[in-house]
Amino acid sequence: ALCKLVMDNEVDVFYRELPKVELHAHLNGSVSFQTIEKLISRKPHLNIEHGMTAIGKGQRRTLDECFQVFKVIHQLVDTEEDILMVATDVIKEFAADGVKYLELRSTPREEKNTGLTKKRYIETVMKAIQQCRKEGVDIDVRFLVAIDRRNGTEVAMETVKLAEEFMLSSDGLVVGLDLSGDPTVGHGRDLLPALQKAKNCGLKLSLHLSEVPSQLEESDLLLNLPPDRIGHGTFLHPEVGGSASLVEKVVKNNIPLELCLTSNIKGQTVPCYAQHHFKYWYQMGHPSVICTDDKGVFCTDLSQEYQVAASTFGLSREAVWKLSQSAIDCIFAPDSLKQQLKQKWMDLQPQVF
Ligand code: 6MZ
Repeated sequence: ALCKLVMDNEVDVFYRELPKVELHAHLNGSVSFQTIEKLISRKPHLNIEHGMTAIGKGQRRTLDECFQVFKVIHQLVDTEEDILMVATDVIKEFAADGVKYLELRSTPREEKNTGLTKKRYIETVMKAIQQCRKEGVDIDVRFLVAIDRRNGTEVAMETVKLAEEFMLSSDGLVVGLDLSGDPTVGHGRDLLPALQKAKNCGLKLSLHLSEVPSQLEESDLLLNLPPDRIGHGTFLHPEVGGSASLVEKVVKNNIPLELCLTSNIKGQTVPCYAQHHFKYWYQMGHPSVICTDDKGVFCTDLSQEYQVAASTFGLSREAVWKLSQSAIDCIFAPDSLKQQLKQKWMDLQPQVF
């Protein structure tokens, strides 16, 4: 009974219309079915089918298999035109789902075959953000440059340099750095100098921490930075093998958690919705932000994630509203934008729930 499966495809209009903040979205994991179809038709010779790029309803994979899926998507997204299309589509889809503020993250890639460089990669995402803004799409977008932990110390340091350049030249669009990638590969210890440098130059840090068990030592080390937000943090608390001292560091520094329910269920790091660590942190009153992670790969969207959280944990509509509103305090963009978003939420708030 503890693991009753909750997953309706029907999303109530309340959740669709709820203004939302999305803080944990990997660009290439967020590519929709429709966009994948367009990419496949651009590259028929790759023989990629849509089933290879998404994990459908009721399906589960190991986390390792999830990372295979990203490799397939990367094959489909390897030119400037692809990135422009993917980023534009993803931004518009989030906007259509009622997301008013989005922090996208992506790992800049160099593709020798197509001449794509890491710099051009980021510039192209910036272009997509600016185009959407020009078209009047109702969403504010910021960008986090991602470090794939697989690539080690040197690449991490280069990525930080690139992120710093863009932070200074992108009109405030690049606000921070993300550490992500297969959690079973590499060690945070080797990336510490790069992360410290990023922090020193004013980039905000969102780090994937304890997405799998047995990362206690790494999490402890990285929490000393401390990061500005935590991705997942699935195994931080003592009930799942974490520790009181890890929790204490998170609480003492008031570090918000980005929580992605369906991602964790489909990647099998959490056995079922009812046992998701959202419960632990939310009950404690700790800043917890509902996010999608990879809406394309995991076949979800932010409205659905809010609805699943509400139905699993018995949240009232008022509580759900407060939850989405309190995410504004966790964004990396400056206070002036926070105030604008808070005003937007006040204007949209229903008289009665
Ligand atoms: C860790 C993840 C992830 O950067 O090419 N990524 N890293 N845990 C996860 N949980 C499922 N989901 C996605 O988007 C794809 C990349 O995002 C990271 C991985 O590094 C993946 O290759 P970009 O836009």
